Amino acid sequence: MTTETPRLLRVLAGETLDRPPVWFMRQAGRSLPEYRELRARAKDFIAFCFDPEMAAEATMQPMRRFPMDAAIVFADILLLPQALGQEVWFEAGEGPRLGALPPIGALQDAIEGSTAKLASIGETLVRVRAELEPERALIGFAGAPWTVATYMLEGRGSQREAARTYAYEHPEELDALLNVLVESTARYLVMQAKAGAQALKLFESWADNLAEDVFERIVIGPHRRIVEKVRAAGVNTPFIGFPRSAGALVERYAAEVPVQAVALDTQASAALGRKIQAGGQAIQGALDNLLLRAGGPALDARVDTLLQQWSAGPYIFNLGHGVMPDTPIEHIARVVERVTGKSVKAMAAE
Ligand code: 1CP
Repeated sequence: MTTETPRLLRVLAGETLDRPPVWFMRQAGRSLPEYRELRARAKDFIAFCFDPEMAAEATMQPMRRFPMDAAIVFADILLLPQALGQEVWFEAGEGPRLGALPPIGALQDAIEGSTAKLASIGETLVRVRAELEPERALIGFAGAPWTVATYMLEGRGSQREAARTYAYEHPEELDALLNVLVESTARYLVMQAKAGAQALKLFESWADNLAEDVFERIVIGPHRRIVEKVRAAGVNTPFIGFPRSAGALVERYAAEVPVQAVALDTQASAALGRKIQAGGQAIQGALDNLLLRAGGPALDARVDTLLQQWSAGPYIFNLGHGVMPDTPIEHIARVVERVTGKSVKAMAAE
């Protein structure tokens, strides 16, 4: 590959670079004043996500402010249940709420039309790709089936106890729901790749507290099937899998899911990351988002440690979870400068 190829894509192809590419989960969002201003102009959060002009603007905001190596399309994992016919809305200051779970037959019937209902996300990707410099990559994403199912089953963000109980008490019903999500997610990601997404990330944000056999059935299996379906559609876009808080099961995930990179959470050990790299996959992560917010000498020291422990293999610098809304912008700038060697002030002056 030439040096014009975005750093993120070189790492996803297995290269080790002189410095890792950097981007942050939730780099767009409430930590930026320009985001809060844009958000205030939207009717509600869902309408914001479905408006390509506004969503493209939100995607680009952090790219103008910081020398990030990748943009992630501004959308949400809960747009898919909405496209499958389950009502979704956001309570101000509280978070997502979902209406009653439609019957499985209705969800199965809705798969066919779901991608068309998400067409505006494709439009956002087209707009961003046209605006973004060629050396910066554009990431598309979806929630992974289990994580999305927890919201569909519980109707809101939760500790997932009801969803996990459902997995034991109604295994066939859960598998049917996961199958609907596997199929609709694969189609959604194919659409995103065709619209300009150069990497695809699966967010399994709630992979914690699962027994090994359950993890195999509801995380590893669905992730594998999504990647296989996307490949069967002729799409070779690299995948980043994020089995957050899966602890000791992350190694098994890496070995069994054919993703090009495994995103690691805050608790990932240096040895785990190196083992995954040695196995031929890239890794991403894993700065504590609370340390990013706290700042100070401990932040600098941890950034240096992460760079030192993982830069000898394919590595994407990122957080272990998304940027907290009240994170000082100077802390984000400082970390990105430390990783890239580029000055954020000079960028603002361009
Ligand atoms: O008021 C607002 O502005 C809403 C806050 C917000 C934002 C900025 C939500 C509601 N979603 C988003 C955007 C978003 N969501 C992105 C955009 C791109 C970027 O990262 O910059 C992405 C990738 C997501 C994905 C997402 N949504 C996840 C997976 C990643 C993660 O953080 O674990 C999850 C779990 C959601 C659900 C969701 N959407 C919004 C909230 C507050 C939540 C979490 C609710 C909960 O805690 O259960």
